[in-house]
Amino acid sequence: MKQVVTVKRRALAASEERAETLRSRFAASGTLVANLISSPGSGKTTLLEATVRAFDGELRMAVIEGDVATENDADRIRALGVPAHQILTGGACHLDARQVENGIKEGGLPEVDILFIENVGNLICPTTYDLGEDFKVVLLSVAEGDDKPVKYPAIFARAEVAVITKSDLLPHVPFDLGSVQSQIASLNPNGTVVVTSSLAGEGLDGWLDLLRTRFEAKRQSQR
Ligand SMILES: Nc1nc2c(ncn2[C@@H]2O[C@H](COP(=O)(O)OP(=O)(O)O)[C@@H](O)[C@H]2O)c(=O)[nH]1
Ligand SMILES: [Mg+2]
Repeated sequence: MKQVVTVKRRALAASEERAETLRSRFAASGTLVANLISSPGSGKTTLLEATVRAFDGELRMAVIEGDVATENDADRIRALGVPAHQILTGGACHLDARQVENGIKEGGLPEVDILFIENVGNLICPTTYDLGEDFKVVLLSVAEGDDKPVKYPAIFARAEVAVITKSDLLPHVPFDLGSVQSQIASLNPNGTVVVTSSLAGEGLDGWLDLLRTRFEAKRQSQR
């Protein structure tokens, strides 16, 4: 038992070291890195599609996609002319720093202004894994129910940004937006919440402005 714990600790320490190496590399290139986490189907890829369309010609972007199977999400991003690399975990429920490091190399991803990492879909495993990102983004669609922040407190406490997605469905589903906002505020008093619909194009400006501001801050800190 003691040996298992020691091996796990060592593996975690190695992973944290890799994440720090990645973070130094992203700091040197002035690349803003966002790690997107949510349940499957909350709208991560659709939000990324809307984001890369909006920033086309303004910012250089690349995407790392994490899934158990299929290249579908990377294909969706590449179809918009943005470099993307698909990591297939074959069953693992999160990405780790080594996979991101290798993925950048194997995918031949260029140096960019913003690197988006779409993590494997679930609200649990990706929470504790540092991928060298600047911040984690948790997404929650209004169709998932308004009790999720309190049911999955760790990710809502850690993610600096929460995106409530599919706001176009609000008239059709029971979802108390005020309650969700206050759950998130109590778990993460310094966090930011944006409400969006990628399909209807609502609330995207708040999300895009947040990314612009974070990117500018990163570039300033590089100087
Ligand atoms: N009504 C609505 N559906 C959306 C929205 N964004 C995504 N979807 C749909 O939700 C499903 C899952 O989206 P996807 O981006 O693949 O989710 P992911 O698994 O988190 O990457 C797809 O059928 C999307 O068309 C939205 O803003 N409103
Ligand atoms: Mg996806």
